[in-house]
Amino acid sequence: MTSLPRLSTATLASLSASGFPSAVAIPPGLDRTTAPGIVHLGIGAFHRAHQAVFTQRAAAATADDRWGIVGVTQRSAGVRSQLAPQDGLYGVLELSDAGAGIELVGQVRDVLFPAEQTADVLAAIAAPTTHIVSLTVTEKGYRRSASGGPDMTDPALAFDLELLSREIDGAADATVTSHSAIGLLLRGLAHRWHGGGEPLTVVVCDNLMDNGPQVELLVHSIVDACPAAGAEGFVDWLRSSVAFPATMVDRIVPATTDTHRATASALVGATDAGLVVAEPFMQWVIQDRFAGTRPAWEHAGAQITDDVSAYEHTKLRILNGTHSALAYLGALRGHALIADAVADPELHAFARALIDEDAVPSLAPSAEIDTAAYRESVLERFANAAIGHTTVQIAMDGSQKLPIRFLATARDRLAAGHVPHAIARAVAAWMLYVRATTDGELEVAGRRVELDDPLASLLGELAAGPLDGLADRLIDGSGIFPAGVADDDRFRAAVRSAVADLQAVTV
Ligand code: CS2
Repeated sequence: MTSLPRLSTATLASLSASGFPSAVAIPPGLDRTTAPGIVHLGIGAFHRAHQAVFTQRAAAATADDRWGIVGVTQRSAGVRSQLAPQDGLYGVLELSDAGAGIELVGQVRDVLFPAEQTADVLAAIAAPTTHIVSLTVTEKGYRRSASGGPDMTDPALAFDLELLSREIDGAADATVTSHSAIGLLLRGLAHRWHGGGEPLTVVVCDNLMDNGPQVELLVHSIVDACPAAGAEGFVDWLRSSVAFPATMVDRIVPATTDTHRATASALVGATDAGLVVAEPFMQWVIQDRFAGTRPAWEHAGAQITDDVSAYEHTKLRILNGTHSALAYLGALRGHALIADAVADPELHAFARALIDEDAVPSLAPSAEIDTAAYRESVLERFANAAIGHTTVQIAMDGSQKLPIRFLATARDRLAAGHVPHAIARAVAAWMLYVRATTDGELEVAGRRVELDDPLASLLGELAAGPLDGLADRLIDGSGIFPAGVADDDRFRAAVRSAVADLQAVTV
């Protein structure tokens, strides 16, 4: 088989000449040399399959080429190595039982790796042509404590506080990189303030409840803890010129595999190191609260509305809560894919019970959302075996996800006088998952699973020891169970009972 060319603007032209499916080509008419209007922190697969797609579709619909994206990686230069040789081009491989399709995205103009390019990142955030800074840095990127405020015991945040002080006081040293995403964002904002302070909107696209406003509070709390002489002026500018709208983002984006890459190469006729994979469904609801101009995302199907909360609560508690529950229960049963877990009759019934008995009753009634229809849509999406979304991928970072996906629901149900037994069982499954992966006893699809969590060391210590004390050790020692849950004996008893029951079932 002749070796395929690598995707790039040069090869794209030749592919088009050789009958490349025009429906998936880069939208015509967009000048990719225009200064980019967006800086995105955390240019992982989800951003490339979600916000970047919305942005390209909106730009094409309005012939507005101001919305190129400067992507900023986090821990590695991997995405820069994938996209730079491809002129930022990559494909989104859309998979479902109906088949496979490719959407080529050319919205990314540059990818920066802060460990080597902090000065460029700060300059990009400060550029007057930049109007949006968006983030997908995962729940752990914000370095929050269980109460939601900044975790000032976090060494990365302590380090970044000193860097921020220098930035605010105009003694910046851009050769030193920040140790956290929130720290880098704040330095970029301070750099913009010093550079003229044009209005800017920070669009948080992570699965946090009330994400934008919560990150705004976090930003102010961190600056308040900052010893900079100029902090007061910086805070005044933040309040007057920077908006943090709430958003709800939704698209299932599994990790890309070699099988995915082979499918995409056959469709495109070129290799694509930056390929991402997604389901057909995508949704973006954004609070109408912008400090300056923005892409016309509504032209790509995004919803711009005054109140996002009903959409956020519904998505985080029904979709993400059930996703995590199926991930832990499914992995404990050896199911490799979410599609396998939701096809398991007992787990399918459990998923419905969690939604109907705990998640939906915890939600405020909303005229905008039909929760029964939403439930069916979510379960149908989970059944999409074609995308190959693994239980282990979703199981990662449980300490960061549980407070949002399980424990907020539990707190509300307990306060209303009800014991959330399904949530308690999902929490118990997480506890047994922590224990089994820490002991090296869990195999899924023939591979030993390790615990992938920022608190893995602490959780592993708490999970060791007698099984009958597991629930109490994790509730008391992990720091993730909030008041109204940790101190509720009804919930504690329900989790203890579920641990014992699940242990008997999965042994
Ligand atoms: C998943 C989410 O990995 C996970 O934790 O639950 O990434 C989920 O696929 C997205 O939130 C769907 O919009």
